[in-house]
Amino acid sequence: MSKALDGLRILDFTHVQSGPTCTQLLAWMGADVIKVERPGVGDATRQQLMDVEAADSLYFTMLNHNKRSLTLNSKNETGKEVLERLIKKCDVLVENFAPGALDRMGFSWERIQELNPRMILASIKGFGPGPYEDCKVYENVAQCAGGSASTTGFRDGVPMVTGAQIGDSGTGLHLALGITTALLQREKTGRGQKVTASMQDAVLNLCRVKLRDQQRLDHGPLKEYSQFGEGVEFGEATPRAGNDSGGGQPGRILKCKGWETDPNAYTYFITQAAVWKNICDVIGKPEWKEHPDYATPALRLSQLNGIFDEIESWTMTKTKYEVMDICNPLNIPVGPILSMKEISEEPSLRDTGTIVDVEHPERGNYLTVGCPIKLSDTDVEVTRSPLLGEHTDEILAEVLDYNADEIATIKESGAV
Ligand code: CAO
Repeated sequence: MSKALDGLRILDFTHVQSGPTCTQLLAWMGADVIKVERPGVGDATRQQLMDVEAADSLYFTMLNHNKRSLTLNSKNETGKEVLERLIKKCDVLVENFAPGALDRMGFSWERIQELNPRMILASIKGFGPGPYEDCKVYENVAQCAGGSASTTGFRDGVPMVTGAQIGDSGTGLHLALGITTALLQREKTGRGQKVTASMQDAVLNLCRVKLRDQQRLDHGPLKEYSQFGEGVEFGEATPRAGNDSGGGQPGRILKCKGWETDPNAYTYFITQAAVWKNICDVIGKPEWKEHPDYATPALRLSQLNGIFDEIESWTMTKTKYEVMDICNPLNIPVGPILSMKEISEEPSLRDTGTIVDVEHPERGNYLTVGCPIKLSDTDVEVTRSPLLGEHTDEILAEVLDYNADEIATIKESGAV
C-alpha cells in the first residue's frame, strides 16, 4: 500500500519532544525523515531518563520511530557543505532549536530560500514575536504561559501542570498541520514558505474554552463551575475548576468500588441533560425526574454538589467498568479512569495499532504509542528509532550522491 507522504523528504533538525513528535507523525504518514544529530552526542533525550544501561532511553525511542539518523556537525565547514546539499534535496526542514540558533549556524530563512526556493522551513519556538521571543522553553513553561496551569487544579490549591504534553506534543501536532498545508499550497504556487508554531500559542489554542470563560465572567458567574453552587464568589480571572466539565453538560470524577486502595478506581460521570431521566432511574432517584428542584438543567446548576454526592453513593457500589457497562446502554456518558498499566494491557488498543510492541537491538522489546491518526489508504508500520548515525553512510551515498572517496574525505574532516 502506498502512503500519503510517499516521496516527501524531511530534513529533521528537531530534538527533545516538541519537534520530534511532529516529524514522527510525518514519518508514519510515509515521509523519509532524516534526523540530523551532532556527531558523538545526538539528541539529548537519547541519554535522559535512561532505564536500560547503554541503550537509547524510552524518551528517545518513543519519539523517533521510522526515522533515519545522520550525524552531522553543522558548524564544521565540510558539514555546512553537506547541509547545503541536503537542503537542496529535501522538501521540508523542521527545527526546534533555541531562538536564533539556525541563523547562528549560517542558515537563515533567506539563505535556505536561495538554496531551495521550494523548501518549507518549519519551526517551533517557545513564544511568538514579542517580549519573550528569545526565551528557551520547555513543556511546563509553555503550560504555564499558555493559560493551562492557571486554569488546572483545584480552586484552593496551587496552579497545576497536566500530564498530557500539550506544550511539546501539542505544538508538534500543530506544526505537522502547518507543514502539510504548506505542502498543499506549494502544489499551487511552486514556492516554499516559513511555518512557525509557538508553544504558548499551541497551549492557548488548546485552552480556548478557558478564554471563553474569561469573557463570560463579565456577564455574571460561571454557573456550571462547582464554586457557583458552593456560593463562592468569582474573581477577575477564569478560576481553576477541579474536575468540573469544561462544557455545558456538568460532570465530575466520582469514586467507584475499591477506591480506598486503588488510586484509579474512579469514573468520570456526565449528567447530560438529554438523559437526566435515565440517570435518575439508575441511581434510584426516580422522584428527581419531575421534582421542582431538579427537573431542568438550570435548576440543577446550583446544586451540583448534592447531585454528584448522590450519584457517587451509587458509583461506589460498582466498579468503574460496571458503571460503564450499566450507563452506556442508557446513553449516559461515563468514562473509567484508566491507569497506564490498564491502557498498556488493553487488547483493543493493540488491535488498532494505538499501542504497539517494538523490538530494539539495544533494549529488546518495548511498548510505544502508535500513530493516533488512522488513514484508510496509509497503513502505518511502526519501526524502531535509529541508533545514532546509523544511516550516515547510506544517506551520504544514496540521497546526496557522494562517492566512496568523497565520503572518506567528509569523515576525515570530522563533519559526520
Ligand atoms: N551540529 C552543530 N551544532 C549543533 C547541532 C549540530 N548538528 N545541533 C545543534 N547544535 C547547536 C545549536 O546550533 C546551538 O548552538 P548555539 O547556541 O551556538 O547557537 C546548540 O547546539 C544548542 O542548541 P539549543 O539552544 O537548541 O539547545 P539547548 O539544549 O540549549 O536548548 C531547548 C534546548 C529545547 C530549551 C531549546 O532548543 C528551545 O527553546 N527550543 C525551542 C522550544 C522547544 O522546542 N522546546 C521544547 C523542547 S521539548 O520540552
